[in-house]
Amino acid sequence: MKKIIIALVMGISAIPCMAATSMKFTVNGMVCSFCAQGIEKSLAKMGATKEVFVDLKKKTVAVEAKDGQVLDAKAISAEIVDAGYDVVKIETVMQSVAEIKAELKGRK
Ligand SMILES: [Cu+2]
Repeated sequence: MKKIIIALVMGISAIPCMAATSMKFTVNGMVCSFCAQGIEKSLAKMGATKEVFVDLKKKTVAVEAKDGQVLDAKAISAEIVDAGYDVVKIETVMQSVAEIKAELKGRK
């Protein structure tokens, strides 16, 4: 008799998800919530953008990339500069915008 072996493939939850990639821009010149909203809107329109977050106090603009997509630091900087602000620092981080938000909140 043939033996039928049924291999159960367990739900493998240990497969690492692709880490979120974001860019953090340090921006001078943002003074009120209208500045923040304007930047959020213009960066949200860009193709590779999944999420945008602006922290006025920390002078930080964080942009998260859609899965598998690459953010264009130059294009994002150009949007911010065109809107009248200064980009003084650009960092790429392996964090989601939610994680960056949490980090900025914790750091006072
Ligand atoms: Cu403003």
